Amino acid sequence: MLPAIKRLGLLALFLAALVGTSPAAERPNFLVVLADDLGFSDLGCYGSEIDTPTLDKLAADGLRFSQFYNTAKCHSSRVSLLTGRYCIQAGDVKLTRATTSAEVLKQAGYFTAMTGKWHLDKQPTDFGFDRYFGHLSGACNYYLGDKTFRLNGEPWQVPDKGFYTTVANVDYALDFLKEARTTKKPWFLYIAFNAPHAPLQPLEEDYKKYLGRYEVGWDIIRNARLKKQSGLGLFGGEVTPSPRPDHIPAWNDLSEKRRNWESHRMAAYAALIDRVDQELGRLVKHLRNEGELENTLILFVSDNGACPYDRRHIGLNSDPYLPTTTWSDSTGWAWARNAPFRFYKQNQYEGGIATPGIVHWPEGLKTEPGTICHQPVHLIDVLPTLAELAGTALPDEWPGRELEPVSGVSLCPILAGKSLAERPPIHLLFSTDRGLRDNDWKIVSFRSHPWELYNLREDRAETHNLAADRPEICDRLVKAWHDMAEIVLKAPERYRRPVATEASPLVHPEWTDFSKEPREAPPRSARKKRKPGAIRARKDTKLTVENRQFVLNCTGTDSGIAIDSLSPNMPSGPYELRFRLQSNAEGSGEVFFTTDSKTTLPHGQHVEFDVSHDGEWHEYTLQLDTNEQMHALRFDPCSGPGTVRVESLQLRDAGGKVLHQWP
Ligand SMILES: [Ca+2]
Repeated sequence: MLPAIKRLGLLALFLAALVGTSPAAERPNFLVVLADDLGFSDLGCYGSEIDTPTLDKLAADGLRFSQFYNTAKCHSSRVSLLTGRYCIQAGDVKLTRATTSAEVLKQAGYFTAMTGKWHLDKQPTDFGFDRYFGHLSGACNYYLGDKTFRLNGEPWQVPDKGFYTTVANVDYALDFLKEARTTKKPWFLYIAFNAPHAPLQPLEEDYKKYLGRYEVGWDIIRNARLKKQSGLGLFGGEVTPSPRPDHIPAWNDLSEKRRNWESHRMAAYAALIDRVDQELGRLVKHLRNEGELENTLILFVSDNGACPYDRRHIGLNSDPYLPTTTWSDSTGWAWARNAPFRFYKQNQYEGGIATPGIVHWPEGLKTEPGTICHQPVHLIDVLPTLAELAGTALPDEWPGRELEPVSGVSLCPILAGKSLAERPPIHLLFSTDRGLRDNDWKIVSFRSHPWELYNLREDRAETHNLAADRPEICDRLVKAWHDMAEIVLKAPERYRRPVATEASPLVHPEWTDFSKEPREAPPRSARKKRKPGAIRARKDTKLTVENRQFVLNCTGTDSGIAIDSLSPNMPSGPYELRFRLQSNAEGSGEVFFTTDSKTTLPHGQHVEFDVSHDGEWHEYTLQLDTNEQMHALRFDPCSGPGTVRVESLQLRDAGGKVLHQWP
């Protein structure tokens, strides 16, 4: 019997021959790059006016996908990209039912490294990465970072000056690659940029380059992108774009103040994206100089579509390149940036789940340079592809985990210029947003609104709902969605409740409110200071206190309460959150918390919990794992409408001592 390594090597040669590489070729290096909240049309090679020459060149020399799907949200896309599984299937942020690509490739003899945003449990060095630099949190200040930065497993202090996340991620990537070469191993590098996620904090030089370019407004920019996409042949045929939705006004109907604010916001987005491309340019040049570009498979994707959540309403009285300025997202520009599609981050419409997808690999790709692949693929396909190219099998067992099967399929046939064989339908789910893609057909539900049905071959932008015309297809796909949610994802029942039967407007309270003028940021001294531990209701929740109980009247959006700052004398975690709760609402419960004042809720860490909405009182105890001192806390006991009563809400330390008690 051959030693394991030798067998893997032979398998690699065999597989290399299958995808057309020279049998003598060494195993490829892998560079996986993930952008954060990048819209489908935000790159030049996908229709944008933003300068992205590096990615455009990789696409021109490589392969582009017109139907590459993510999960529409940050952490779930990271789970799927790393594990080949749907998020819930993999054990969500804890990854208890999965292995990561770093673990699989490390076992196969690869040097593994990551830089950037993690956003999952523990840290990358606990999941197979030999080296890691970046932040564990879901978002951070580009200039000041936050307290979750780590370097190779240890806390890392962000320098006071001269720091910028997008640049630092590539600086450390280059360091790790130098080290990888000393090991003589092939390498796997995963760079997860936080750009262009909010806060919109570009570098001054990048921002000034784009000032003035967006005064034409989102109607003209979106139309220009559509025209460019058509010229690129991006979809292989013409696509009827979705029209501007009712919740976004025509640019010319906006006030001058609003137009001024919005055009500056888009300049900030463009600058953030331009910088990602510049830094990738630095990395690609390095690979070329080292002679590694030819046999490095580069994959570029985004974790979700452009983000519409305009949470701050802070206007234009400060420059976005000042570290204390934290502009939020623009719903109007999110619509333009997701051209030609509908909806946004978190929604399972194409605007939420379609990402640019670029593969560059001169030595291995057998497609003509610049080819555009029109087959639907998904982030779950990345791990099976990398494993096949590395000549290693996907493990069936892993110490301490109960592995679920991988749901993705290897994309090696596509890289070899062929087609994928039949694949199971692609399941789509984030919170109450759902969908299923099965060949040409797709069903989609916006936040548990009634199912809609589209034929994507004829109507990629989802403009003609066929649910009423083709009920038999809709019913079949809905059944398939529920079956997969239960059998493949093993999703708890709360995710699988039937959708509403009555249609109502598709709206969200955190989209830009155009009925109001953009406000300027109040001076820091004038901002309302709440006492440590003070509770406030979230925007659409009515809060009263009766008989030492919180009574929360929830509407189904923004359900719950928040505590913006806890006592500065709190001990460090881990913590326990205990409470008694009675509910006739619906949906799952969530707790979010931050460990520094720079991170804003709901960023930071989150814990999800099952709620019994049966009208009875129940006791709950949640573990909040952190070694840091908690700064802010948000408690969402439901995600649907109804009344929730909470009493004896206690934050305790690990020894059971009560640190805070409410009401
Ligand atoms: Ca994201």
